Amino acid sequence: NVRIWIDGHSYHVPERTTILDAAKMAGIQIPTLCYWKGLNEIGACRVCVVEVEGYERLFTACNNTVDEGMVIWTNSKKVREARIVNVQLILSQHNANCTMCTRSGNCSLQKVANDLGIMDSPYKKDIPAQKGNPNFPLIRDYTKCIKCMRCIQVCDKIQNSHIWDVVNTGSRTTVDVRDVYSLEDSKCALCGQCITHCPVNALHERDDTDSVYEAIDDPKKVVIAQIAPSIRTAWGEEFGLSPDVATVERLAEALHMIGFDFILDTDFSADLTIMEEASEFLDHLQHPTDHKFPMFTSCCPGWVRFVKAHYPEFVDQLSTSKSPQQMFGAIAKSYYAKLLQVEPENIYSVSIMPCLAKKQECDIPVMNDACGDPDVDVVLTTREVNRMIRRAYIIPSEIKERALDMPLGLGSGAGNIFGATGGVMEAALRTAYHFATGHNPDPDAFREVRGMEGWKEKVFDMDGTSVKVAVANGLGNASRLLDALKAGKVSYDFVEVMACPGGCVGGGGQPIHDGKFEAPERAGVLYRQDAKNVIRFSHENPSIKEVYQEFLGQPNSERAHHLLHTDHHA
Ligand code: HC1
Ligand code: SF4
Repeated sequence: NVRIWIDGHSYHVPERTTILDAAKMAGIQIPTLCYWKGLNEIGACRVCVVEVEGYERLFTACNNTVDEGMVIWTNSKKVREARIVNVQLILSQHNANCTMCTRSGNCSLQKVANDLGIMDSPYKKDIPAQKGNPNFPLIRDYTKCIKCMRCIQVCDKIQNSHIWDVVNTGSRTTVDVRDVYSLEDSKCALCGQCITHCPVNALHERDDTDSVYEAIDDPKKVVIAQIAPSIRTAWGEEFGLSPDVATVERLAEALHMIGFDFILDTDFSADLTIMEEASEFLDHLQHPTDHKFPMFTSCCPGWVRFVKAHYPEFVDQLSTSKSPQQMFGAIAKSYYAKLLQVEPENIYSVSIMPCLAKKQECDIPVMNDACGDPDVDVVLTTREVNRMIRRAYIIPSEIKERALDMPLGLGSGAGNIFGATGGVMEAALRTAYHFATGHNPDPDAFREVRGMEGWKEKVFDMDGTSVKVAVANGLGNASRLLDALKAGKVSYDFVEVMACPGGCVGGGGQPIHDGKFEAPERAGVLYRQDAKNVIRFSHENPSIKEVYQEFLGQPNSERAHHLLHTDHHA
């Protein structure tokens, strides 16, 4: 331990503690802006400066450590004035049109400028010109970047994708795509982690809410929504609601108030994915010479984009089963259109997802198997849906719950845990076991694949056959796993990968809490919901049984193949 003084009081703190952490231990708040613990500790914004006695210069608290006898002042005149100047300089290059900015109220620059009482600035505005494609799902606003470097760090260190880089020099220094001219030409997986790590609105999703309002206002259109598993654990955060209050049924009521006609559940089609994917996996196990191992899950379009861009030699090993989102779309404009007695062309299929890559997935030209139109018309992120709720002046805590519409509004607990890393694997193993043995395992028999660890591997016994599986979350872990496979250091039968840390619960379209990793808590909610669900197995979902009986026949039937599978090369 070392003895230090902060703001006139003495403390003992462990050696090599940063000044920021030492102050935190003492209950003293030092403002930060670019800082993200463990990821970005570079002192770039200079908002966390403090005075250290004996030194003329100020110290950045986030990346300087304490020394024995250090005397620190966190709120002196010199400190306050320096922070104000530093923030004013950042503001001089920032388009601070807060009233017309989606991050208003959830913006770390806005907060620190307000906290510091900055009402004007002597510095001339010098805002970079806008560039880029407003139609790409991920949009970078060059007029808002504060050069905190977090997007570069998360993309490099966590996602191993290296899309962003520092460009130019001096006051023109900024962040831009690396090596290529535009984001569309890059190898971006569209995981959206750069957005959830951005302290301002320099990175955001393409807003597709106008297309949805247009469909709602069109009397010919029947507007349906599917709600992804991970939405029900996160949408309420922006309204300050706990997951017990912010249920999927309450969201359904809000969507109905906004004008959606039918509210349905991606948990249903997650079960459908399991029926197809578990059958596919067992088929691979039974005909090992016809297939390369491992088989990879393909429900995460960020992961699929990543494989295609960085490891094309593995594309053939992706499951041909479409993602739940796309299976849902194909069923909605075929089977469900018939049930509703509506022309498929008149169904407007909206999917509510925690994800940017899903916006691109629904636009893949071959995802039109039901009627020739896109199976899913538009994807809204959790944040966009929350904006629609606000725009309608709905108070979510005051509205009643509404049961989801049947039959596509029913999902099993297995479908529900898709939203957390390991969930797809667990759900698939529950059903694969049943298919292989004719009886159900304990629903929690495969629980060892749960948890936030980046790369997990387990061996399970399935009626005498041992099955070796792996689960990775975050693209950095995925590439380590693929490199090890390539080098022959590991071998697996079945591998689940989700692009985002923690899986979809940590998706790039989820509510943003600056500096926090929300995935573990959100995943816990999904697992508790699974435990409470009376249906724990995808193959026991009555709606799934019905859709096979009445429409699809068997998993992997000709119709199932046409509607529910895809060619990843197309
Ligand atoms: Fe996901 Fe999936 S789990 S990919 O995260 O397989 O986005 O939640 O909807 O499609 O079900 C996302 C979540 C989601 C799909 C499912
Ligand atoms: Fe999208 Fe989920 Fe994949 Fe992230 S993990 S890219 S949110 S599908």
